[in-house]
Amino acid sequence: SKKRTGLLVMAYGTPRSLDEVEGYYTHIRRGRKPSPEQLKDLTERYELIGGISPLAKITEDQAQKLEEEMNRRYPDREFKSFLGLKHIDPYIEDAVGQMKDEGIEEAVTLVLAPHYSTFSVKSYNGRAVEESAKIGGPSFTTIDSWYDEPKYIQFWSDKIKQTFKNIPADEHDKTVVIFSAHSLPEKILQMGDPYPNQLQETADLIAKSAEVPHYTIGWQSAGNTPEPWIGPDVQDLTRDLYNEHGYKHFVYCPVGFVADHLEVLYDNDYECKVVTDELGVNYYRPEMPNASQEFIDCLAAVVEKALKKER
Ligand code: FEC
Repeated sequence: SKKRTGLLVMAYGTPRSLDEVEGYYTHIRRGRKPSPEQLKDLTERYELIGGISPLAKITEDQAQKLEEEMNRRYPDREFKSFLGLKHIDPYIEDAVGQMKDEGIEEAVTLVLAPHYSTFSVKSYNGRAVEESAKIGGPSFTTIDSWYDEPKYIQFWSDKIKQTFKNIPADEHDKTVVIFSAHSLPEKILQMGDPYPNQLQETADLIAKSAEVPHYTIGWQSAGNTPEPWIGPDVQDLTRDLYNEHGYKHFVYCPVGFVADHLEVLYDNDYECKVVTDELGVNYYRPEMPNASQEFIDCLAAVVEKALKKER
């Protein structure tokens, strides 16, 4: 019989209806309920992007298509994907339990976020490994990051080249690309977290491949807490770049994310656009990877590399 391999595909998760927003937000806040104002604010942001985030469906499609692609690539194996979410059911722990119930003994973990941080990938993988140890579940080959995967770089490079085709050639020198990821509390810097360097590296590789004349990195979607978060924030950065260089075209590439969701559809497409409109400059945001075949090929390449390290 074919060798069975589990794929534990992990992602942030999103409420599937407005009724689920409070429970989801409470989980993100580690069990502390949001105030009525905070809940109203978040609900309004979901309403502004069309009522609910497309993330749930996209994440499911990504996991399903990755499973299909892996089965195509390894005819002698049987891959099965299990979706484990960080902040809503099916939680990471639920997925690990399901893997055990289905007799999966070996599995690869893949987080649908390219950059490693103690706050993101470490916590996803940690929860998976811990649950498995607790219940005698599968043994995991964990993937820490894939921010420099050539197919990921290629994906964004292609998108940027397409975007530049919509900008007059004599204005390419008046164009800036902003590569961004979710901000995190500044204390991660003291902890020596590789997250900011990994974002810089992703940006450098994509900019080189797409021959981008001007680019920089920025941070977005910082939490609403008193502690300092890594900056510059993409909105402030937009104003500074305009004031210092007079750019006319701003291309936003939120490469720390891989799908259309609130942080892109609201924080980029609404909030950054408010700033570019105010400055009278042009806003561009290339399509996200979502469940495109190019991106599924990227994820499959990442998993293949992990399988080669298996034993
Ligand atoms: O529903 C959707 O479409 C959006 C899903 C969503 C993604 C996402 C990605 C990341 N986050 C990361 C870190 C933090 C930290 C806090 C935080 C707060 C929120 C809130 C919402 C939310 N995040 Fe998120 N994030 C998404 C959604 N995130 C909603 C709560 C309201 C708000 O602050 O706007 C602060 C928690 C705290 O209060 O202490 C920290 C990181 C990522 C990218 C990596 C990944 O995808 O895992 C890092 C998608």
